[in-house]
Amino acid sequence: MISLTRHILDQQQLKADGAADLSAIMNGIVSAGKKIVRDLSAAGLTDRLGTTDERNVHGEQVQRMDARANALFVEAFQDSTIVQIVVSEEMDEPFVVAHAEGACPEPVEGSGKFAVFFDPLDGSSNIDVNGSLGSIFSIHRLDPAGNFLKTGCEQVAAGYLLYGTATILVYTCGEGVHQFTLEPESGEFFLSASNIQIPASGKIYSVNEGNRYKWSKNMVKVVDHFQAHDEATGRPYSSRYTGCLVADVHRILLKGGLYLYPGDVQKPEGKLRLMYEAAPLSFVAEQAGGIGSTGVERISTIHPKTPHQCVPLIIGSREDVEAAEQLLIRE
Ligand code: AFP
Repeated sequence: MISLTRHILDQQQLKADGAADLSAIMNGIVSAGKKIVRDLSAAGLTDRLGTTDERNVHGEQVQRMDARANALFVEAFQDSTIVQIVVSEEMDEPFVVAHAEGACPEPVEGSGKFAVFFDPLDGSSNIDVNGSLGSIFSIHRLDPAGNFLKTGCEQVAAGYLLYGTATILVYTCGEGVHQFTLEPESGEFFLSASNIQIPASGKIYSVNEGNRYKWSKNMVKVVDHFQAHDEATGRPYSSRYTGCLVADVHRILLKGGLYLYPGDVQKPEGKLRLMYEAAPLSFVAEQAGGIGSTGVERISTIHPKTPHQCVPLIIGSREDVEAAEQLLIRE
């Protein structure tokens, strides 16, 4: 049984680059994740279901468990000496850790510190119906100028927790994708799958088809393509969509296929957020041999302009994402 801590300390790539630092950050993530599991399982018995009166920076109604999960992630890093910036879907402004060496609000000075980006509770519409939920994280090293808005290629590590029938953690630090399962008795995460590879193509497509009336003509053609009957290429694909990005992408990671959240005519940039949804999941997908794309551009090379910016996302098996890209650029 290989624990998460042991695994991180063994990653060759990190030896020169602060395996101990990454291990400390992952401990914070794991500690928040375990408290989220505990609170989710008792949410129906406590006062944690339903919405707050708040709306987040994306204009979405904040659920009580969204606010709670966010508070748990901030709590995990508020006394950190190595994490200087915490960015979350649920906070309009980045949280600057006061204790971090060299911390100051803006511009951020100092190097050797980290920024962590979170979607603290992904798939919030599943909270009240006992569906799958997740948390997504992305870890960046601040550069000497203190810049924390960097491309996905520069992530030190990224991954997610999935709160499903089991609680799992999937992460990459650039040396493959590894999955850990929470062992309930000990409260420890142990390795349950290493070097996960996405099949080159799959049999599943995952998209919110209720948005079809808003899609571009070519996007409609993409979904029509995967629904069309063609025995040679194993189509039609099956449709699967939980409304929790982590759960849907995890299924694609293991089984192959593609997940799509495109832009639409009114909102070309789509709904999903670059820094704490698309970029970390694309890092995982690429490390597993898959692709994360906007449809015309690799997610990992996008230069972010703001912490909360949105991007279209097509992610999954290499051949399936490439087929979608080809259809999207057709005249
Ligand atoms: P949050 O719960 O973090 O707001 O995320 C929800 C989400 O971004 C992602 O988990 C889903 O894939 C997607 O939204 C579902 O959105 P639709 O309800 O528009 O399909």
